[in-house]
Amino acid sequence: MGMSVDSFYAALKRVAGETAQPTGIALVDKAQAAANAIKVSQALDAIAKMLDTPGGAKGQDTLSNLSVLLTLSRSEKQGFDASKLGMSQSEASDLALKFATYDINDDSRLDASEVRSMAGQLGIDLSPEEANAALKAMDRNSDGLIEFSEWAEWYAARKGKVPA
Ligand SMILES: [Ca+2]
Ligand SMILES: [Ca+2]
Repeated sequence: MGMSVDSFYAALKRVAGETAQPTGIALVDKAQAAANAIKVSQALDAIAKMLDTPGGAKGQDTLSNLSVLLTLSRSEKQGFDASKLGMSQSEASDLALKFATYDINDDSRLDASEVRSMAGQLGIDLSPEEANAALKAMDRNSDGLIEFSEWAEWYAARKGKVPA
């Protein structure tokens, strides 16, 4: 899909180059924006699908269990409540394990580079700008970082369990 979007864009660019009209350039800008939007939405779909799949990306070793406990207890102190999102405790733990897996620098937040690397591991290569756009979709308080509770809320909203 990424390939076909890119080649579609390349084809449009050639056409616009031949006409050299302002409308042609506007068409390319539009196509570029559409390509970005498609990739961002593909990445969000891939992330949601990964969250739908039970079992962590990492093994259930002691260290990752510890990350899960830390992530959950930090979030609960900030008011996170799995039951309010229609999630069981084990679903929340699975989500926390995945969060910890992609939180590369262990600061309990996902930044745009971590979102980019997560999407990449799920087979969607995003530009830094696209990763930022994907992050914005999940960053509910707009501080540029995804906290675990925001990730869980985004996921629950996608599943229709809480209002978006
Ligand atoms: Ca992080
Ligand atoms: Ca945030």
